[in-house]
Amino acid sequence: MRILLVNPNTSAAMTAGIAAAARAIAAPGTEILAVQPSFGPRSIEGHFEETIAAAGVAEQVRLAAPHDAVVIACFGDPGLEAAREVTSAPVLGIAEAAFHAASMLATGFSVVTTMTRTCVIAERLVHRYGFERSCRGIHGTDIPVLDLEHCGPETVARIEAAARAALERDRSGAIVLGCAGMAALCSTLQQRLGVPVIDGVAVAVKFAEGLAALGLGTSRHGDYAPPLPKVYEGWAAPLGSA
Ligand code: 2AL
Repeated sequence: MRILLVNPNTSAAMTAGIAAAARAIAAPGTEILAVQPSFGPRSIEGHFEETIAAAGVAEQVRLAAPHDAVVIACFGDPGLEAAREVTSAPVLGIAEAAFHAASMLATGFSVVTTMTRTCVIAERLVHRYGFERSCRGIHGTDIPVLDLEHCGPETVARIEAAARAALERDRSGAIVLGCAGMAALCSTLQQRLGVPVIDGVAVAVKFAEGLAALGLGTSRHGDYAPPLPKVYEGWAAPLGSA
């Protein structure tokens, strides 16, 4: 089985880190093909960057090599629905996957993320996916995404402290890590906190393997049907079909 793992930002170091986390959890027969857009921001920490990154995800899935499942590895799930129109494979966003997993492990969960300004993006996803009842709080740490590439003990301690405070304040039973760049910290934090800590990259890979193994893919019916044949102009020309 081949999983196309799309890092929506253009940090090659982060793509490599996410790929390593995915390979560590993937089944022996699963190949992880890690890609990133050919354009766009190095990290995604706001609406503008997310919009550009969504086009980058659409590009990568539209032009992808054959695959059995797709994982979009950024907590804003940029381009998730666009990707579902251009592949018949299952497509999982790490936020959507993490919310589902967390809601099966605790009655309430808290999200601990990077920059406070990204909290509203996660909040909107909670509403879009219908997790208002189980998501009890979303907390920024003001750690820039790219700082997670060289994550020292101080950064881990800040995330741990934010998670402890969130568990207390929100009366939550689980923590969702709100950035793909936190994947490598998941087991350390789970050990220290003593509650389920959910990394969306890992759960999305396992859900993707499960759905693909069941022969389940994205619906081709209705709004997830392939885009209509159309000429695209400018830099997007290779993404169209006449
Ligand atoms: C992210 C993420 O997962 N990748 C990225 O560039 N930004 N999410 C976040 N909340 O900061």
